[in-house]
Amino acid sequence: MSRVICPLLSTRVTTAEKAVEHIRPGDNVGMSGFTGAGYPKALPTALHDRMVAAHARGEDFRIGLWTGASTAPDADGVLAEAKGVSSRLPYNSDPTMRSLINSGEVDYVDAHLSHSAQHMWFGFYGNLDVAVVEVTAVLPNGLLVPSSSVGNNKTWLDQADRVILEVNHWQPREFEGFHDVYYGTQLPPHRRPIQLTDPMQRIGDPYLRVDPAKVVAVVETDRPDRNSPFTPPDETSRAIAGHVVDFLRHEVRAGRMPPSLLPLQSGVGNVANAVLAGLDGSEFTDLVAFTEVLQDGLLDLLDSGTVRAASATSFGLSDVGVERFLANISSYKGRILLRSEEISNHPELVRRLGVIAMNGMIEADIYGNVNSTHIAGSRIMNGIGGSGDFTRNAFLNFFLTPSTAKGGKVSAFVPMASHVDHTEHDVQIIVSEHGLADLRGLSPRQRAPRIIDHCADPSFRPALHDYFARAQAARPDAVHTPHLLGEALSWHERFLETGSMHAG
Ligand code: 0RQ
Repeated sequence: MSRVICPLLSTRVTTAEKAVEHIRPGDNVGMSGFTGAGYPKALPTALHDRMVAAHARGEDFRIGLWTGASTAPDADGVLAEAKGVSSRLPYNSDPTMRSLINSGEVDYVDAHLSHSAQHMWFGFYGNLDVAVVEVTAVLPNGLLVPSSSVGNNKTWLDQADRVILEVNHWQPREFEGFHDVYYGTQLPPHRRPIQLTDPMQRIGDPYLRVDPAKVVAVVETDRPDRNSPFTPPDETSRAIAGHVVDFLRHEVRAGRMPPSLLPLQSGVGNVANAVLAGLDGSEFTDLVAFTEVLQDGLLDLLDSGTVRAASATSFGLSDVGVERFLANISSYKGRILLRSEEISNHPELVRRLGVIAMNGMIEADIYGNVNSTHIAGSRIMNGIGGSGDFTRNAFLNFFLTPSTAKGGKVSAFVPMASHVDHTEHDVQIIVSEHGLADLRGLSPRQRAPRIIDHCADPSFRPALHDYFARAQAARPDAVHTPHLLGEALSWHERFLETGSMHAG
């Protein structure tokens, strides 16, 4: 049975092949999708085919691709494969797209996720020609039931000249009521406070709105989200999780937060998932999440009652997680809210609620500057995502990493970070499997030994201490943040040349 029960919009139902004719070379296209959830499943492949055919005729057919965050192989992946993307924002984790970005074929605007919608409203990104948005259903009055992510959908639907809807029957119809889409945003100088004082407060509507006159096509699909599996926590991530949970206990004992903690944000990936698993076995209960992505670890916590409720913008569940969610979907209603990403990640709200932010990183330097995005300064991995939105405005922030990468050859702790996403002013707690460095209230010279001794791998500690000592001795009038500039990035050069940061 069709899920397009709006009489007007049901007249626009068509095939993906027909719908895609509304996308033209050079268009900016705003697609739904956030961490493999809620992205369009049919249009990208149909677009891929048109692009490949155009390229075979010697014509250029590329688009600017805007999304909520990462999507999936059947969205980012197929468009990258067709060499059909000229620019991309605000986040990507697809390997094919990544290599085109790193080879200079795609211009990538790696933006804070809370900024991407407002930068569009301000006109910083240019005109949005087409929105391609997956929804769960179109109601008789034309309102849209969102799907497994909200991301930037409200903005794309509002701002695009033309709209193509994908109505995905795979998404549970029971999603109606799981969303809170805020329509109160004003532009400066007319901004007013966002009246959200509790993570689970509703401040918007359960539906997305669209001007039916802009809807040029509606395509019905029945295809699953990407849902990559999580690997069970290994020894390293369990050790990292253990340090985090112990530290939270310490903060409660010190009277800096209540026994039910403060709202939790947790990044994507296996380490973040392991930290959530670590909380599950602990004494903490009645927690709440104000986060970006709801992954399997958080679902476990909701099931066990450790977390009572969660606000996010997307479901990043594995296949097993989806099955579990669907089997008990009614039990989550009222305990899970999905919001637009400009609200889930809003600096005003993160600061007001006092969020505890926990994110992964690539490397940190001995003074606590953190690189989340670049390998050896130049090659992008994914992007800053929401890590900056949460870190800078959090009550307490953690950066979590194994102490080494590439089988122990690369140190996650280096003399100078080869790229900085989070400055020493923002970074509070760094954690590796070896321990935790609490940097709050410390000067750069106090931070260095703490990071080296608590977090760095023992095989790299002597070289880091040696660098720090020589840097302090080299220029007695410049020891606030001591550096040997000619040597500071030599560890990265060695890695690029030899595959290892170890000397000799
Ligand atoms: O590469 O797979 O080719 O071996 O980087 O590293 O250890 O698998 O870690 O999956 O947790 O990702 C920072 C990338 C960590 C992630 C980052 C190589 C390593 C591997 C991945 P291979 P791991 P994770 C909310 C928050 C920014 C966005 C964010 C991230 C690959 O956490 O993208 O926080 N963060 N968003 O080998 C060379 C090093 C390295 C290194 C790791 N020092 N040197 N290579 N790698 N460290 C979510 C959203 O915003 C959507």
